[in-house]
Amino acid sequence: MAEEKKGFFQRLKQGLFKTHQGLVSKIDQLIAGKKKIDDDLLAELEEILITSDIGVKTTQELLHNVAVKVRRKELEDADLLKKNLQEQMLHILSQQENSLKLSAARPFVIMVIGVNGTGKTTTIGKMAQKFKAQGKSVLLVAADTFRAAAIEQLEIWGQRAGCEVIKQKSGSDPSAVVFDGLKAAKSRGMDVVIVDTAGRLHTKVNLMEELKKVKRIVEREIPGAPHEILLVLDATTGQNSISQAKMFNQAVGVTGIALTKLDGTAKGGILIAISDELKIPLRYIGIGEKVDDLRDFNARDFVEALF
Ligand SMILES: Nc1nc2c(ncn2[C@@H]2O[C@H](COP(=O)(O)OP(=O)(O)O)[C@@H](O)[C@H]2O)c(=O)[nH]1
Ligand SMILES: [Mg+2]
Repeated sequence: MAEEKKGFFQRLKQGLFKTHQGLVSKIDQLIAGKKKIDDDLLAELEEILITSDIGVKTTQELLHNVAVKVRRKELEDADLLKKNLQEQMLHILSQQENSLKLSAARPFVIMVIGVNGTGKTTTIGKMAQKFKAQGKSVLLVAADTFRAAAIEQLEIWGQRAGCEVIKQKSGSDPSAVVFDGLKAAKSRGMDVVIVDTAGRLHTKVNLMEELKKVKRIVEREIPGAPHEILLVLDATTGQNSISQAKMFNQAVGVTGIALTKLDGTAKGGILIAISDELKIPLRYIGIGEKVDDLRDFNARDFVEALF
């Protein structure tokens, strides 16, 4: 277990290396040999933070807090600046560190939403394997009926995890598939149901209407459900993921976020902006395509791996 944790931390560190270079290495260069924190230094710092996808709003907050400390003479050495930023980032991320816990509800219904290609189906496959490993019975519902390939992809994950996939032929009504899936889950007494959904063009009103309809069916068939509406965001899209989140949240209400593809992107700072701006629980981070590459989000590990 300790070995496994260490392995994941190393991979997280590797995955965040580009973000580390774009953010922490640049801060190191900025403060190297400097003693005083002055306006010039803060202006350069601002640029570094914004270009690492931390976002304008969060950058302003971080710098404001630095400026207040400088004025109060609580932060005088440029050396201490990095430490202060690290602490502030940890604070922001800790606020939303909140892993997904299954309640006593049975079935516990998870609706997974997000733009095409963000990693919904992959994340569902990984989650299914995790729940199975905890001894839960899991049913997957292929409500992304837009492409045949999407259904097949979910079936492959279902086979891997050893759980059944409820599907219909491609092009059928997603709500009808969800209805079937929930009926099967109830009659078989399943512990967890995970619903995959379509994600093409989040700007299209009809996608949001379709998701609302799916949610209504879930609410109607199982009181109290969906217990989780998990939004999958792709770290490589940077600031764009914030607007995606706002749109999905407005349409159906998001209760948790999974941020995928943190491996190999320089845009990892987006997680700080997501945490600060959206105030939605951070459930999982993805750092690769294997099952073990999806982990419960841990703020301290993330910040340590980043710095
Ligand atoms: N590197 C990396 N690739 C990922 C991660 N999560 C998903 N992917 C890949 O992203 C691509 C799209 O994933 P998919 O699950 O099909 O997205 P969907 O359209 O939202 O269902 C696939 O090639 C996945 O293997 C991750 O954390 N890291
Ligand atoms: Mg998919």
